Amino acid sequence: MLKQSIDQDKIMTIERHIFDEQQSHPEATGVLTSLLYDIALAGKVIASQTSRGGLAEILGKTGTTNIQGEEVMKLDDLADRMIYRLNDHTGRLAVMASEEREDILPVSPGYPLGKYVLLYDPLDGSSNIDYNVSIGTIFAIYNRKSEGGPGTLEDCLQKGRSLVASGYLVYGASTMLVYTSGMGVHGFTLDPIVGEFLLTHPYIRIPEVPKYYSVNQGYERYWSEGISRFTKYLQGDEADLDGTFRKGLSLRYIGSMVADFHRNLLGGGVFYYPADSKDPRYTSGKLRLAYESAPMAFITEQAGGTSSNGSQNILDLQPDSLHQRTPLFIGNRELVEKAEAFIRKYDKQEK
Ligand code: AHM
Ligand code: MG
Repeated sequence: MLKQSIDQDKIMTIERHIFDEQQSHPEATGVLTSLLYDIALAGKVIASQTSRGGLAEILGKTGTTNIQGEEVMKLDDLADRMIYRLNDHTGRLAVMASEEREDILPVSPGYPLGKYVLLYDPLDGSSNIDYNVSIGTIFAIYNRKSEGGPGTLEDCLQKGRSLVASGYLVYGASTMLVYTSGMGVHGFTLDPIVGEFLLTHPYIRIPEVPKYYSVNQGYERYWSEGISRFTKYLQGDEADLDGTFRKGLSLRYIGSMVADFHRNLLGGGVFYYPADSKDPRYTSGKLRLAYESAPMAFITEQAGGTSSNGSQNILDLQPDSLHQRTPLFIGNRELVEKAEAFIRKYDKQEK
């Protein structure tokens, strides 16, 4: 039998970790600590629903009824409502926005307003839900910009550079929460027995030597010349712009950005979802700037990597609308910069 021993003095719960980080900000009021803890709680509930999968009838489609005649909720709908419900009354938020909803989400009537803004993608990788493949939740926290009253659309449309904190939960073989508040990137694993996130990955740094490239290669026919050549370069089949070849990387692509990102953060590599220049659906890429790209970009930068839309740092992009899409290249700095160089050289005339 596996003998498990836990050194009590070394256990770091997520609550304690966030609280300790807060101590280095003498002006901090504790609101951010509580907000991050609210998100961790939502993550636990979503994780428990996710792990029950088909057992709980939650893989059904919205609009169908269960045996009690109650409406069955799709898992992404359930995750969306759960995050809203756990945050709509706390007095910590001025406004929220969800990838699942068209407009901004005001806090519930009758509850106090707070100083933060929360944007979230409740269940990223939702095309994988029915197949028991890893999925995740992404969140982004900003300070409100407006001076009082209910938060506004403008509060939600901020550059990634203004992020106060961001993170994600990945519901995989185990559930993990990874976050940054600008003091490094820290990962916690949910202990399913205790029901608490415990620090397992302090100060995550992207390994200097990359292992993986991650892209949906099935769409290659839609790519520009720059993206095609960059991909061949990653495979070791195309010369760098200085004529040298690199050792080919392994391809890994799950189709859940959170899971793909998480693997590359720990293993080293580059994830990209480029503009599909010949597919009219995704001429600006598929991923959302505010809900997916910017929060992951903040984590990446804090872990020593970088991100780009092909020419500009993701964190410097000003969103014009809530659901704006952007091409995304994210991971090891050397590889993201190489993508930009290939695009500059081969796609210039297409811009
Ligand atoms: P979603 O938010 O509707 O789940 O879409 C985003 C997901 C990402 O997790 C993933 O990187 C991408 O879509 C996969 O798209 P594709 O199937 O086109 O490769
Ligand atoms: Mg998504």
